Amino acid sequence: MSSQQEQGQPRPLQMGAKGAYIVRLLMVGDSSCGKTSLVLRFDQNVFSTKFVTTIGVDYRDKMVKIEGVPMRLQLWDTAGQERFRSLTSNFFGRADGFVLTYDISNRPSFDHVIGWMRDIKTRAPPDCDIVLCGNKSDLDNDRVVTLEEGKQLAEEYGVEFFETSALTGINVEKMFYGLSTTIKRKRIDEFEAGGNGNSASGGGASTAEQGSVNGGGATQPVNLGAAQATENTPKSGCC
Ligand SMILES: Nc1nc2c(ncn2[C@@H]2O[C@H](COP(=O)(O)OP(=O)(O)OP(=O)(O)O)[C@@H](O)[C@H]2O)c(=O)[nH]1
Ligand SMILES: [Mg+2]
Repeated sequence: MSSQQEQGQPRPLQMGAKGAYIVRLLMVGDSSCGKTSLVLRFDQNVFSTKFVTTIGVDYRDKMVKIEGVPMRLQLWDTAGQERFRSLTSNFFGRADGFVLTYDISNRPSFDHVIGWMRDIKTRAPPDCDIVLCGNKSDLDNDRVVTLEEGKQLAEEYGVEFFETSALTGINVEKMFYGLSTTIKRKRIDEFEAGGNGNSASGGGASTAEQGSVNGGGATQPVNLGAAQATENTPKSGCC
C-alpha cells in the first residue's frame, strides 16, 4: 500500500510508456447483465444478441482523450458467474474504477449489487471510483427495477449512476467517459494543481462535460451502510 493510501489520499495515476495515463477499469456484476456487450459497444460500436459467457477475465484497451489528456483505458471484463469469483476478485486490488452493472429486467442482478459493493470495498483501493450501471434500458417492457431504485441505491453508496443500453448504445459512452473524467480530475488534476486529492473539484465530472442525465457525486467514499455491519473480512490490502 502506498503512503498516500495509508493517509487515505488518492494516488496519482500511473503514466504509461506512450505518454498516456493508465486507467484500469473493471466490469463487474452478475452474469448476463451485459458487461461484455457494454465493452464491445464502447470499444467497437458493435452489438450481438448472442450470449457467450465470459470465462475468467477478458481484456481490451482503448485510447481516449479526457479533457485533452491522453488516457489508456484498460478494460478488464470479468466473468459474472459465481465459479470465477475468487479468480476475478484478484483483479480488484489494482483497479482505478469499477463499472458495477445490473440488468434492469433482472431483479436478482440488482439485489446482488450490495454483494458486489461489499467485494469492492473489501478488495479494491479506497481511492477507486465506481459507477452503478443499470443496463438493458431498451427492455422497458420487461423492466423490474425502476430508474428511481437505481438512482437511490447509487445515492446511498455515493456513486454515479447511469442507465445504459448496449443494444442501442444509449449512455454507453457517457458512462465510460463520465467515470474516466471523474478519475482524471481526482487522480491527475488535483495533483497537478498541487492539491492532495481532498478538494471537491472531482465530483460529478460527467455531468458538466459529457451531458450525463443521471450522474451523481462520484468521488465520495462508498457507503456500505448496513451491508458493512455484517462484514467481518479484514481488508486485503492487495493493492
Ligand atoms: N436487450 C438487450 N440485451 C442485451 C444488452 N446488453 C447485453 N444484452 C444481451 O444479454 C446477453 C448477455 O450479455 P453479455 O454482455 O455477454 O453479459 P455479461 O455480463 O458479459 O455476462 P458474463 O460474461 O457471463 O458475466 C447477451 O445475449 C446480450 O446480447 C442490452 O443493452 N439490451
Ligand atoms: Mg461477459
